[in-house]
Amino acid sequence: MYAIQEGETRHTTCVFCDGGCPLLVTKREGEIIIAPANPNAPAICSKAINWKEYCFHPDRITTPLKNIVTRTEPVFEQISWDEALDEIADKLSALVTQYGPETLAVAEMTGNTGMGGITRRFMNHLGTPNYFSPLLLCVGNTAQVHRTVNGWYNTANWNVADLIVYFGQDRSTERWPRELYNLKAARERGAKLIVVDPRTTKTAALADEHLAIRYGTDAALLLAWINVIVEEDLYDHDFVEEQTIGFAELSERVQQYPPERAAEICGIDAEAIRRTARMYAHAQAAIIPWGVVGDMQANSTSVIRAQAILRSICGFMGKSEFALGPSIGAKSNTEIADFGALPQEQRAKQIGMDRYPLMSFAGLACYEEAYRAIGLDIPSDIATCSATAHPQSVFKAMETGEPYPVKAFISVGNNTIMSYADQEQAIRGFAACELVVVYEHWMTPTAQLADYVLPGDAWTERNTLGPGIDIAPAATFNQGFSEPIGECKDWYFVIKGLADRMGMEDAFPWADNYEYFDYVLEDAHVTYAEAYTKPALPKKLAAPGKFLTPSGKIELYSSVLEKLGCDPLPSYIEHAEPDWDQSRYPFVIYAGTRDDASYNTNHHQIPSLRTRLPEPVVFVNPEDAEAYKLATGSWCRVTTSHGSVEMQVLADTAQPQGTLRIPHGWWKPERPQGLNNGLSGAVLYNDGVLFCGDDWNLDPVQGLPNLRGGIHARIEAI
Ligand SMILES: Nc1nc2c(c(=O)[nH]1)N[C@H]1C(S)=C(S)[C@@H](COP(=O)(O)OP(=O)(O)OC[C@H]3O[C@@H](n4cnc5c(=O)[nH]c(N)nc54)[C@H](O)[C@@H]3O)O[C@H]1N2
Ligand SMILES: Nc1nc2c(c(=O)[nH]1)N[C@H]1C(S)=C(S)[C@@H](COP(=O)(O)OP(=O)(O)OC[C@H]3O[C@@H](n4cnc5c(=O)[nH]c(N)nc54)[C@H](O)[C@@H]3O)O[C@H]1N2
Ligand code: SF4
Ligand SMILES: [Mo]
Repeated sequence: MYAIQEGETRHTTCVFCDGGCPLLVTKREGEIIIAPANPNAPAICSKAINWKEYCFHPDRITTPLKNIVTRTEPVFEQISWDEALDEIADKLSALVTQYGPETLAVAEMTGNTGMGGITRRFMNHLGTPNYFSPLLLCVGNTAQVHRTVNGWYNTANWNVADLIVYFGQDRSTERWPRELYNLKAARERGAKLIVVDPRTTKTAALADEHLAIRYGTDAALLLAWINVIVEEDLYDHDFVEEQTIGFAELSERVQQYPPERAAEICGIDAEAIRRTARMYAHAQAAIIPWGVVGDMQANSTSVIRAQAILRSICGFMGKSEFALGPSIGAKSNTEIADFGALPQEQRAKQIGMDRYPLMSFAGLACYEEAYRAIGLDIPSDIATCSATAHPQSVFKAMETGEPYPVKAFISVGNNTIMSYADQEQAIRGFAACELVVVYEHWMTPTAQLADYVLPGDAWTERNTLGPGIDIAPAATFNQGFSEPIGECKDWYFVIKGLADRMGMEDAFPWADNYEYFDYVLEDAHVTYAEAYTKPALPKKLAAPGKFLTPSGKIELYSSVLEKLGCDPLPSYIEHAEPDWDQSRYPFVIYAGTRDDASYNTNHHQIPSLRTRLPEPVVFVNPEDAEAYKLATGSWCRVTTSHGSVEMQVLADTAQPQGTLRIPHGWWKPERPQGLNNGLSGAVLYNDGVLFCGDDWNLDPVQGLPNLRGGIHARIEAI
């Protein structure tokens, strides 16, 4: 039913990564051709071009699998869907009876399943609050923090921008090409570019101003920019007066960050800080597009808040930057999730809420009144991270039983153990669980720790109604064009199968995803069959122009953070590594710069991609490489006080001296599986091994780990 017919054209969105390139698919003379939907911005990359190698790969999981031996040395056997769902439902029900529903935790990447809201719906009806998503490290964190300032996630309008400020983003035809085209178009129109990045990347080399900042010090730079803008009276007085609260407190706070102090912290010339602050304030329509660097720093809440504050005090909100607020029409993921079904006493059990309330149910509750005032019952779960458990604390609970036993874990389109800090702890947590279910394409390191692995369909093999997060003010449709291989199924099939078997059939009355899509579209008064041939169905903004904060204004001084016992203003805190011995760990790590030929932990098994980058590579400054006798192509070990990884050396002039660049997400699918065999190399190569989840390496407000840099390391040949 999904196979495209000769002469037909379908629209879809690639989700091999989260770049979201819109595509048109046609079949001509028996060949399926995928092409960018917009010929003027031909965004597509080799991951999508090689889709057949991915979808028809012999290693793809095509039937449900059950581990019939041990967690450490698993042996997987094929079972039927009915057997798998029956057994999972039975085991989960028994654990819920023994420990309470909160014993189930779930990690999910909705972008990878094309479906948002239904997993939360299942959890809310079951009674567990322990959900989290890797999006916490990518946009989800930003969304919660933006909300403290302007009530919603902030979006930049590239079409009007005359100045772009990038914090680390390095775009290319292989890494988020869609944004590369936005950048090119803006540059051709004459827009200026400031790049804040320790490395001289290709994007940095294009910039009008490149600030080669010291790792993890972006908050200090931003506070100094605000200092200059306030001191030199460059802010938008009318906007600040009419639309914001807390300017006096903010002005006082930034007194602590004169450019000279930031210059010392950031390793940037004070005059360059002044010059770039003026450039920003004098622009007509500046944008600071979202970038992931701010989401994964030890001062991330302050970085994200300070960026939002800058946009506001310079009057760019409503001009080149927008906080659109929730939209109505087709049901949002928040409505689908049916949060009202989860009793207050179960919400109160959310793991990590006591220490990190902003992203938990306690944070969400702070917006209830603002939402009621616009006629909505429940504040939006903007990016699937507004009411979440704290990942590191969940792993700890799985391992130790504290604060209570978490004995069941479901991982949905997410390579969970490799996607946070302290991979070892996550592994120990998984090993201690009584039930682990993984919904996947491959036998990933996470899947290797499962009791049941369930085969998921791919974006090429399914029709979806999205988006999986509530940021966008439109319902979006994507069409499959190839039949699901083997017995691969969509996520609704799995959730419905479990709900039916666990007495929750009333919450999932729709027989299949199409009946369910009709329910989602009910309020838009169309059926899925009527609507899906268009790429998107616009929704209506629930409260255009309103800021859904408790005060109804942009909160430069956050009443929500104050209420939650956190610092209401941004700051820069030096997160010193305990007991750092410079003679043992002389280097500083920068992690995460993305590889062209993979997406996070995925795609390492695709032949055309893997031949381009067969091994994990650490970038070393050429002088350091010479001093340490590390030839390009040789193997080395990089060790932090937390763990060590093996990589191939690449001497790279863009890498600042005294620093090492570590990639994210390496494992080798061809290596032996199972914990006793090192989980196909995950324990040897992944960045999550090097970064700890201890307090000093976490943002104090959100409790999210620094995974970008600042940790000290040594390097030695092996
Ligand atoms: N091919 C490919 N494309 C991808 C991905 C992939 O895995 N493969 N991943 C996608 C995803 S999920 C994301 S989130 C994006 C991420 O892509 P980007 O937004 O580009 O982010 P990063 O890759 O984290 O880092 C980019 C730059 O941040 C710099 N940096 C490191 N530490 C700091 C710091 O403390 N401050 C500042 N200002 N800069 C710093 C690094 O030197 C690097 O040049 O890429 C997406 N695109
Ligand atoms: N240590 C560390 N952790 C990080 C980061 C980092 O730099 N370092 N980066 C963070 C960032 S920016 C992001 S965006 C997240 C990304 O987090 P994820 O989205 O979880 O990233 P992936 O590593 O691609 O893992 C996704 C898994 O889902 C599977 N999958 C893909 N598509 C489908 C599908 O259609 N159906 C099913 N059933 N499965 C599918 C893939 O096979 C893959 O194993 O990770 C975050 N975590
Ligand atoms: S950048 Fe490549 S993998 Fe990512 S969405 Fe676009 S085509 Fe797909
Ligand atoms: Mo990301």
